[in-house]
Amino acid sequence: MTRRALFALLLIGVLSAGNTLAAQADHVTAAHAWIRLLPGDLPAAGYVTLQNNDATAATIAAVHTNAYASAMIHQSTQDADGVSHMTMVDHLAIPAHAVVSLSPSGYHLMLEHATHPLKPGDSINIALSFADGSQLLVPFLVRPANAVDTN
Ligand SMILES: [Cu+2]
Repeated sequence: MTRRALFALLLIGVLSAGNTLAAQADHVTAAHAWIRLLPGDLPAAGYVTLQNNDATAATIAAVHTNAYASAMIHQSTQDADGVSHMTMVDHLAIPAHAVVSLSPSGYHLMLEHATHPLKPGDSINIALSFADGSQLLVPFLVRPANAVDTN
């Protein structure tokens, strides 16, 4: 067998292994990713629209960014008195062939303690880690405190 034939066989092996081990992150696309920057050391909120193109649910188990010391998934809810609360969410599932929006009234990323100064117009990368260990790296546009959701 020639070296070239051997290489072709190896390549086919690698490609088919990739297919059978398709990761959750490979099936999820992100759009409209941005963060709202607040003054001082106030936490920033991250918003993004996530679409799962697979027949199986994808679950985000953790978020991480070098731009903030702490990154979490939060959910905003309102109680009967109209008082709003934020609770931490351990796992965020994106059902099969569904879209989940992180938006100012619902889920958001809570980003605390910037590791370096940020300004509107900057872009930061946030890694979404899925339950199977795969990762989706999403660039988020930094927008000012008064920015409105354009989704
Ligand atoms: Cu929050």
